[in-house]
Amino acid sequence: MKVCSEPCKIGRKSSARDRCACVCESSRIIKSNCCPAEKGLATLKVYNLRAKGLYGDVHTKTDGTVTVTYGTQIKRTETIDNNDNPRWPETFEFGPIKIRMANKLNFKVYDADSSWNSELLGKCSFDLRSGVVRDACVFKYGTFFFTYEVKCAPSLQGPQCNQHKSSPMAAPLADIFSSRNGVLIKDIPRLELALNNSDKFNFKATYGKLMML
Ligand SMILES: [Ca+2]
Ligand SMILES: [Ca+2]
Repeated sequence: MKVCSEPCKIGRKSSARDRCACVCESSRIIKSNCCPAEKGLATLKVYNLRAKGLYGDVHTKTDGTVTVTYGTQIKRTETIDNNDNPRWPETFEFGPIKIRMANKLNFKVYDADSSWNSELLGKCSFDLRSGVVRDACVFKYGTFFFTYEVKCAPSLQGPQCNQHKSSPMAAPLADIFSSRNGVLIKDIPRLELALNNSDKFNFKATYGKLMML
């Protein structure tokens, strides 16, 4: 069986003709050439929502519910009845989003009442940054905790996912090639050696072409 030199940085190995060829499917955040459609693209997941010491009702405990908003998307948890220290089980997937400074991640915690209207217990908002972020907001009564994860689209990086990531050559290639497109004449013997070991690195297709030049 052929051993591929390295895993795909973007996409997956599923080419029917060559098991080591990386292919990617276009989506809202990836174009068919595997480049991200635009800067700032990421996915957002919000989870581990909980609160301590809420005070919503006078005679019974709080009936807590949370809304989570980013951009035009709004998500709402179930109501946890009669509990001043609720843990909401939901994980909210916001899917592809575009990080903009104008957009903030907003949380609003309500006490549900028997009628349809709910009383706002507290709210807070945050600028998103990439990675897993755990934070909290302190309300007049109680504290609200949350976790979110922002993953930059492939080949984007930085806190706002607005920097392009370089894709360095694989180490065994970088050792031989002076540039992405060239090979030094003095390194031809090493190249031949690499070719002979091509089972290990699957160099043959790339090098074969060069050797014919
Ligand atoms: Ca209650
Ligand atoms: Ca209530």
